[in-house]
Amino acid sequence: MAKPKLTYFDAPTSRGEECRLALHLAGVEFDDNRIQRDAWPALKPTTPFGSLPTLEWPGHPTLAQSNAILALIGRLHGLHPKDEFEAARHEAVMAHVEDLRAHVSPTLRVTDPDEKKRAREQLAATYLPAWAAYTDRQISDDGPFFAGSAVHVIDVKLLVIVRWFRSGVLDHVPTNVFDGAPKLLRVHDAVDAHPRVRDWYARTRR
Ligand SMILES: N[C@@H](CCC(=O)N[C@@H](CS)C(=O)NCC(=O)O)C(=O)O
Repeated sequence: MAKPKLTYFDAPTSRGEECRLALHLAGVEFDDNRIQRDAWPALKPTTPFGSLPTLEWPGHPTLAQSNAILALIGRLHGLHPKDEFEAARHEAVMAHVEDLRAHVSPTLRVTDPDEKKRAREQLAATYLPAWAAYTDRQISDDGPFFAGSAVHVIDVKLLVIVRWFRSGVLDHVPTNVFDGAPKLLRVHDAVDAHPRVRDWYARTRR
């Protein structure tokens, strides 16, 4: 049977990396289709919503929207709760991560250095710690993962978003901006140490 194909930019970040990691965590052999930026303008209008990632699963229409892709992988492979209400709670936190990206992404396009600094410092002082505190309240006390001892696709989404902020690539945002959210950091560390995640990073670049 043909393999599922996950298409995303050739970068170990963001929504595409979440989906690749979730597929690898699930043990799914997939075609890891990494495209270069110059190929994107031609591909964009052929995707469901003009964005990546997309997942092509043999026999089904192309699927887009990272959270829908993650929830599907999770449902197919035991990495998303069977209980509908608990699943919806996980999906709410996945949407909360997308809200964060929607707040930060405009600052990536600011070209004036002073304006960028102001915008980032404002986020670091207000929205980001509040975002982390709200997230922390959703996370299980016992851990190590979001919902306790079992890993789910939400854990992968949280790993990738926290890693972005802790990497230091966002100028004017301190790498410890989430330090007030110990359970969120615990989830990051537990997923990062998961053997399947370690294996993924041993095979790909970080
Ligand atoms: N809500 C969508 C957002 C997708 C999105 O904005 N993807 C970015 C890359 S992370 C993209 O395709 N950027 C290129 C473009 O919009 O032309 C999702 O979660 O998949």
